Amino acid sequence: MTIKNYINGKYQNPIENIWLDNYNPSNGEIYGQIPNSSKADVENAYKAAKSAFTQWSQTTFEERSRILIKISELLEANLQRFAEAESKDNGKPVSLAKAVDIPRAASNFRFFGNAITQFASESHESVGQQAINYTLRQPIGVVGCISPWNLPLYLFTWKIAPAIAAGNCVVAKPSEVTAMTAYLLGEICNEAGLPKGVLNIVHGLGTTTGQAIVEHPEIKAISFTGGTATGAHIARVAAPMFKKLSLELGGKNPNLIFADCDYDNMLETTVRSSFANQGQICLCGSRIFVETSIYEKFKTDFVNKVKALKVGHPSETETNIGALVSKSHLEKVKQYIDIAKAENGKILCGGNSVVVKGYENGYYLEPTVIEVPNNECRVNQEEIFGPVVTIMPFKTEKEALEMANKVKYGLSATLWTNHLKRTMQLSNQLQVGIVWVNTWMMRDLRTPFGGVKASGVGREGGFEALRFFTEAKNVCIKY
Ligand code: TXE
Repeated sequence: MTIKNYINGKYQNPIENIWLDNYNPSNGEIYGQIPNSSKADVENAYKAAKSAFTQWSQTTFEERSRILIKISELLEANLQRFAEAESKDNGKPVSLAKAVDIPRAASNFRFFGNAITQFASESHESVGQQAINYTLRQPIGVVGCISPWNLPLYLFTWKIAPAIAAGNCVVAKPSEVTAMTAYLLGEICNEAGLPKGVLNIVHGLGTTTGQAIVEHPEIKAISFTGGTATGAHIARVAAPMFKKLSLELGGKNPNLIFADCDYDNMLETTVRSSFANQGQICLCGSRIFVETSIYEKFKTDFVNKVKALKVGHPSETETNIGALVSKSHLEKVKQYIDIAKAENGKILCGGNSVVVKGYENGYYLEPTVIEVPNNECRVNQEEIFGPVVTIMPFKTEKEALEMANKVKYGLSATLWTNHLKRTMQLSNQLQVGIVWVNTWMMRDLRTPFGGVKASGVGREGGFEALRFFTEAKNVCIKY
């Protein structure tokens, strides 16, 4: 399988003809090649985007909306094909890609196709001065979108859809580890009638292709989701050019479980929030803090449920946990299990690689629960991004809050309690961008999405995304 760049509505080989191997995590085999695109490819993508911009930015919002919704319908019509491709590339269960990833990618286009028709700007009458001010919301021009491997099409389209809905043209790069569904998206865009050059997809390494996008002086905004270290690097490169930046980075999200919660619902959801997508979601609740009075019960019940999860080949329907995305990522996650042991963490279950019959070279790991001696240990402070969670008890609400906030990240937190005052107080005081109370990862696409501290800057979602992808211009008319 040869993946190609999608530039100006056509599939193209990279100019320098340099290719990277693409691995199938479920069996460790190479199954395709992707371009490692150079500056010259990014320049071609930029030129195509630039020349499409004049017309696309003047296209009526009804027409833009119609095309976005058509892309959404075509993705839905191709659900099985896209889900299988996503699973093969990423290692996630096909059932998950079918139920979550691809439907969400389709929703992204439908949502922003509708949202753009409702995106209004403000006007202010300057009473007594015989003047009226109004705000134009103008597309930026050519924008860059760079996405990671954990939710490949889901996050790629979460950026592209609002960017093009708002009238921009895009140079986009999916992760080099999971390029397949982004590649297939080109076909769908052509079929939906998206004018050529509005979306251009270049494939390659972050350090070559991604870097060329961020360094391009005429690509005026960058929307990035990925690791915190990469986000900091992108911010440094982009700052001297005053680019607009939206950075959605890592998380080390606390789960605060109080004795007064709805226990069964909490238990079920906590298993999901710990291990969904092999724990490779920036929103996974990776630090679990439990009130002392129910700690021992929770520990026993949680570990029993985790032991029952089935690690297996992503195509098998009974599989709960598929393969991790890459060999190097598997090694990184395993190193954290060693670090935990060295820091007196107790492995309550899991901790080992799994050999799946028939797929012996796949990147499988047991879901792992570690009881940690304190909140300061590295496994409680650093993002592991795999099927590994830590648990420890807390005595008071104050202590729980302090431990939740004592971390460099600030993406999300989950609260399990039926106590109203506590819910209100903690929701106010948690240093995060998203708080879930008695649920996890319930997403309404109208809501602001993003983190504080080392989890990033800016917000995606709803009108926040349309604001990011437009420049506000105030016009003041004296009459
Ligand atoms: O991400 P990178 P990696 C976390 C997670 C993971 C760690 C590293 O902890 O273990 O980050 O993962 C592109 N200029 N998250 O190394 O490198 C890259 O090609 C421009 C959390 O895989 O950040 C890819 O397209 N682009 C996270 C994208 O950045 C560059 C999801 C993300 O890759 C670049 C993924 C550069 N210099 C990992 N270098 C989340 N927030 O959900 C890399 N890229």
